[in-house]
Amino acid sequence: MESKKRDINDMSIWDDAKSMLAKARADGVETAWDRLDQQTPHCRFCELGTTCRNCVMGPCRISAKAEHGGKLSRGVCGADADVIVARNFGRFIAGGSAGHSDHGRDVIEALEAVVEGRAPGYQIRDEAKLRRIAAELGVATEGRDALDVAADVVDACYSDFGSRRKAVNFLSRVPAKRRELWEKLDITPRGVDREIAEMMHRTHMGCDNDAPNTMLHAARCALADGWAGSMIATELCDVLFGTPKPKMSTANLGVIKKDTVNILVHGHNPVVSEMILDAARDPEMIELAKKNGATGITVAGLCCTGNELLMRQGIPMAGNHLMTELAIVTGAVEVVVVDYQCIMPSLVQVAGCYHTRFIDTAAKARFTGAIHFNFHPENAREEARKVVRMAVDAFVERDPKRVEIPAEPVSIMTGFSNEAILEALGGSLDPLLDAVKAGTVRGFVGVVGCNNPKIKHDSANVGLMKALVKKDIMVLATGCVTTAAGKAGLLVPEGASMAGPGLQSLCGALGIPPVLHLGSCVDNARILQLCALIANALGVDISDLPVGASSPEWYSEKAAAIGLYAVASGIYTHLGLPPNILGSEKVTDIALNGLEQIVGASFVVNDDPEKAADLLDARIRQKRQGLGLQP
Ligand code: BF8
Ligand code: SF4
Repeated sequence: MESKKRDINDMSIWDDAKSMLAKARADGVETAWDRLDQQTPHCRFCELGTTCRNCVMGPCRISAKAEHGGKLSRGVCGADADVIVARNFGRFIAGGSAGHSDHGRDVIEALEAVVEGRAPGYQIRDEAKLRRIAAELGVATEGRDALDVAADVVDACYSDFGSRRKAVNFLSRVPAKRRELWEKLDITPRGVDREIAEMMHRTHMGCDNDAPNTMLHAARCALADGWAGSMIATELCDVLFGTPKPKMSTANLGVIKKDTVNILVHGHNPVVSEMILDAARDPEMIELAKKNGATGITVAGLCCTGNELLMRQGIPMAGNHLMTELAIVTGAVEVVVVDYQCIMPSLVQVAGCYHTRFIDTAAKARFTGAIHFNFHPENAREEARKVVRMAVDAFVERDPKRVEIPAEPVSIMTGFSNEAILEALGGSLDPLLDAVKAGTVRGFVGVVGCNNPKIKHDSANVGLMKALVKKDIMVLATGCVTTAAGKAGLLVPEGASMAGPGLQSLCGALGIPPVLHLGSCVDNARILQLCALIANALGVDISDLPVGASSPEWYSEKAAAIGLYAVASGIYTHLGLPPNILGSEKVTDIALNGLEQIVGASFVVNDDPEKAADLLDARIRQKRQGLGLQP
């Protein structure tokens, strides 16, 4: 069997990953790549999106191909490939929208607990932002106490989840032309839970049996995610934990230290991990760590929880999605503490191969074999201390012979909230708009999302970002892509040496990197807001801007929801691999072409990062010309 294993050099572009892949093999640890090989070839019907399990007259599968005698063209109920593919895609989008948005709801609940005095350890760290948001939501602020204002903000945000509104609150941020278009198409997002529930309803057998109609509702559902669920998560986290400001940190597996107690925080919602960090910084805990022979306690990040704490607190970043198993393989991790989303269940088994404790913290995301701490705002401070204590105690069980830290950390710059970007520009967007008009910066692309073992780890993420900055296109990065950018040297001002002359000069003048780290995946809401601000400043629609989006190595339902809300907001969006829709020509054509006519932007799929950069560049050229600018 060993001979069938892939060449490690084809699995990742990073030395730290390759060293740990070799160690994983030596230690007998199975990784996502191994399991992908076991799963390949995948079921063709599922890949094409032409299986349906929505009722027990089925399951059904569709194939008009000769090998099935041309007989499998409709399911038992009569649904054809178009209907089935659109329904599956709609549910996929609903899943992603639910993930981001339920995370947003949990942040509202945390703020509510603060308002009600039930959340020791939490506080309102950015009152000015709270008051700004309140004003946008129509909440009175004049002469009112911050907690009173927060109480009304909590109510307004909760109301975005229900079904009593005609539109979600932050629709006020959307350019007028875009709002009119959504109204005309009847896809204005009304309420997060409403759109998700309606997607599930429509895809029940015997409901929405018209693929284009289902696709339109998928867009509405995704818009509720982008302009409400995710946006609320981002904005209220800034209120609770502080709005990010530029700061320096470090990244790669080298941030895991040989001589410290190491705690990795993983998942998405910083409500838990902020408390873990707080407890780990407690002098009493550090003293205990020293008693056990460590020099201190390191809290390092994985995935989006890592990004949240990196953006606000500057914690080092151990790795992105495909590094999560490999981080444990260092043998130097005492505790992995997770909240929810994108946490491979395999981490429990990998942790079990070492002395690592795997701790889950959310009632809605339990892992068989994990140690469970039932975190909620009321007890988080106390529970966090127990978790850190457990890590300190585990340190004595670490086997130094099994420890290998494969790299020296690299420097990164982070913390580019929109507020921070405006501040770097001297308080107004004008210098940036002038740079765009002059062609110093030709446009912006949000490069976002994941890793997927089907693609050589981070090759497309890094390849695309490098190709874009070379063309004087500034990259705004979120999610797992950011760690790739950091490891590639693109998140420091010196990284501008990889950019074209225009972007290089702007970065030099402002002291910023060519790729700006805007946060976690819910923080794509920051990119939406920035696009809206620019469009409003120019008096145009978002679809008129020289901007694009890309998720070169995406894998998740959430990434698909992000892609769809970007497109429905007017942003041309590249994907490195297609969603499971190719079994319907109609649905595929809508995604790649039809949406352009409907919402002014579409998807494009290409697995070659250089070609993707050319496609995004061509789009930016076209949009610059549309605005009367030099291409
Ligand atoms: O929400 S980038 S692998 S961790 S889905 Fe997941 Fe993708 Fe990472 Fe964050 Ni986003
Ligand atoms: Fe088959 Fe129709 Fe039931 Fe789907 S809903 S499983 S296509 S009968």
